[in-house]
Amino acid sequence: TNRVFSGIQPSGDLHLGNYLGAIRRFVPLQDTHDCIYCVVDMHAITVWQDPDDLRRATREVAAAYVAAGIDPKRAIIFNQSQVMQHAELAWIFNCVARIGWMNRMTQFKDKAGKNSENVSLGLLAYPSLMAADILLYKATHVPVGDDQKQHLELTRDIAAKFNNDYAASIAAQNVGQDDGSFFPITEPLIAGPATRIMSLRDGTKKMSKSDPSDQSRISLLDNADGIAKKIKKATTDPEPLPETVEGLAGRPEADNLVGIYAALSDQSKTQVIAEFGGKGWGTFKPALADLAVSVLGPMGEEMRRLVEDTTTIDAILRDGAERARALAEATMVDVRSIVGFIR
Ligand code: AQP
Repeated sequence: TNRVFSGIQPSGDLHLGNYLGAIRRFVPLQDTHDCIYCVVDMHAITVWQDPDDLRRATREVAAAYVAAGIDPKRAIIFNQSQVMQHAELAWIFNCVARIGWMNRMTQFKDKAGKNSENVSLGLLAYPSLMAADILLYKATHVPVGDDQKQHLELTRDIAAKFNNDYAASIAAQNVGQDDGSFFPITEPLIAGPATRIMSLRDGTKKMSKSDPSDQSRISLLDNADGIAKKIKKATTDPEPLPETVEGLAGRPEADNLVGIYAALSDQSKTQVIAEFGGKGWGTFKPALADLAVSVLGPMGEEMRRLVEDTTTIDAILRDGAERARALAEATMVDVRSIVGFIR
């Protein structure tokens, strides 16, 4: 079976990077895979979250999933903390993974900065919980942005070490696959023109929820006017667009805007350059603004409506959690006996 798992943290304003790198790509996978899309609230609290903000942001991510076209009847949409098996498996993985593996994670180093003695222990263990999210459902494919690549490699390392450390017990309990493994080695799905959307102010920095400048990102809740203004004010070099896609090399801002256009219109960057090569920003930026407004405008409107309808959103999360829990518990029954826990 082919199963997809991915998650988004309810840690602030969802932005175009989250949409193009993740949410937009979740939608077509519903046709080919069993899909589980999580709102990872337990990951979010690895840094401080005001409880009311966390509740609002959790509903906002769920609303974005639905507004983007994920069908909560077909896919499973839920928030992580409703399924306690995530925490249970994460603990076991904390005992499989090595501290050195966690210390090498660039996201930890970036987020901890010079202050690494004084951040939460959860921030260091973050990838171990992420491995639990994925492997609890024995997911085979994980669609994410490029920034998550290193964490997915760690998920593979944890699965392999668990399979290896417990090989004898997996065989004794007769719960392995044909090759003797228990957990699958997950494939990341990182592809297309928008695996890493950059800040609109600085083409060398990732577009991010935590950037203090609101002008650096397009929020999925921005209205049409706001979206168009941010694109028109985006930092660029003064040169016109290159005649070939190779000409985007060394021009991070141009490369970023062309990539955004390509992803929003389901084209390659080559196709976008075929249309706009040699044209100036005065032509390209308004075209990009129109395109972005036509895609994000209706979605933002639907998100705003859904976020207010907490009864509907909470029912979707509760129903999804129930379905997720049944799958998760089936895995944990085996894991507990593999590890040697008596029930
Ligand atoms: N700039 C981006 N370009 C492409 N994909 C991106 N993603 C995030 N930023 C970009 C993808 O969105 C999914 C959800 O991310 P997350 O919420 O789990 O965490 P994150 O990567 O830490 O998101 P942010 O916005 O960058 O938040 P902060 O500022 O808190 O670090 C993932 O699939 C991610 O790859």
